[in-house]
Amino acid sequence: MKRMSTKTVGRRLAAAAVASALAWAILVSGNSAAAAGPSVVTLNLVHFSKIVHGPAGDYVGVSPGSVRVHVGDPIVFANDDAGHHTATLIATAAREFPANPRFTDAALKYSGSIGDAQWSTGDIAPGHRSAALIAKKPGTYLYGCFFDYSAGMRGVIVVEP
Ligand SMILES: [Cu+2]
Repeated sequence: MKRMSTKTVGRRLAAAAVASALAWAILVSGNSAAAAGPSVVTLNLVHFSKIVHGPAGDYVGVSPGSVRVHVGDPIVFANDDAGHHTATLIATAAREFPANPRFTDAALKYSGSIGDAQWSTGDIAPGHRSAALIAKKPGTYLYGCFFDYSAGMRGVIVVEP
């Protein structure tokens, strides 16, 4: 194998970082174009098993992994997987997925709006969709699945004014 100079490696890493940032930007902006109807986030650990590297950390099982909406917009989570899932706020101001989100059983009940101190889709059975969660307050919200957080089932919702 040909050895690369430190400079070449640095340049390649920089190029990879730019490509990754671009891909993320496209992912995020691509969703905001769909203005009609609720934003739908699909949960499926089999279909979306490939690890995605996002700004908040690695994740799987969620598509799109980041949605950008505006205050007042509804978001629905669709479970087309064989197992149960939730989308539950990670109660932290951190910009990265924590090792332990400290979810409680409250995650299993639908509650709150996006912007509240706590919100969750509740337990979404296979083949079902959550009730809509309404984006209430601008901010960046990290969430995860009560059942599969350790497997990497996580995502981000960005609410704009
Ligand atoms: Cu899950």
